[in-house]
Amino acid sequence: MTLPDGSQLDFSHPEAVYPGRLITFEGADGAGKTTQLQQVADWLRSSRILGDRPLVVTREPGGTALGQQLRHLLLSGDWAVVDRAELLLYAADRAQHVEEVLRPALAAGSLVLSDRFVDSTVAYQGFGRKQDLTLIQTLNRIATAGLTSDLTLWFDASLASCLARRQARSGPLDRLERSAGGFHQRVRDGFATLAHREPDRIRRVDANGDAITTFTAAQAVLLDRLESWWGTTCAPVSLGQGG
Ligand code: Z5A
Repeated sequence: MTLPDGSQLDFSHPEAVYPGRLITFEGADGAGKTTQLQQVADWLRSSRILGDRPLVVTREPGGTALGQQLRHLLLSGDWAVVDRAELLLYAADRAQHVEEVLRPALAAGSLVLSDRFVDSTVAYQGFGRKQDLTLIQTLNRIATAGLTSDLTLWFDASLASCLARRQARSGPLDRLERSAGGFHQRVRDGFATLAHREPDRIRRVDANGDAITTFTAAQAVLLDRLESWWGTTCAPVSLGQGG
């Protein structure tokens, strides 16, 4: 970005190459990504596949103390939130999350699993709310200072499956979950577009089946990626009975 005096404002950290890795879990509400993230974390801990490498589990919005307040502002539905305010609140949550949690963890060599990251903003605020995608890209760059995920698992289930799972879950629907069906279709289209553009970073995982089938598919992608990063090998584990 060029300032009025001609100098450049650079929000990226080009020097930052971390020993850790960031894996993000993405998908429409009800696709089952949170369930999968918990299963992946349990598997990584119980298998000891990471050795002494720390495992950090976090989320957006709400991965920091400030973020928890922002999450409440965003999702409680206690007040109207206009689209631009929504976009800026997600960006504020992300800026805090990146500096307070993600960068320190990655610098310490951790494997970080984050329930949602920048791709959610493109899918929800860009495609879902139809806000300017170039503006979103700029805001994401400001909020992350150039940090990107090393791998994103996009859990993709049909709108009907997502709706059924949202309805089966106890508790009221949050503000975004109450949006009309067209919104959810556009969000799915957003994730599909991103995955098409960045096939190496974003891997689609079919999430229409039961949780064990979905986990097995995600695990295959993860084993392959862990091997390429750290040469780690570990036999897949079954999450069947007693798993
Ligand atoms: N948002 C945004 O708009 N922009 C942004 O930049 C960011 C976020 C970062 C909160 O996110 C909201 O913020 C979200 C996007 C928006 N919009 N909404 N609403 P969140 O991730 O905290 O909330 P969520 O998307 O609603 O996630 P969730 O509630 O955790 O849903 P999920 O992770 O996809 O599903 P789940 O909790 O794992 O499972 C849902 C239910 O289905 C539960 O009862 C499970 O037991 C069940 N389940 C899970 N897997 C299966 C399978 N395979 N079969 C059957 N049933 C299953």
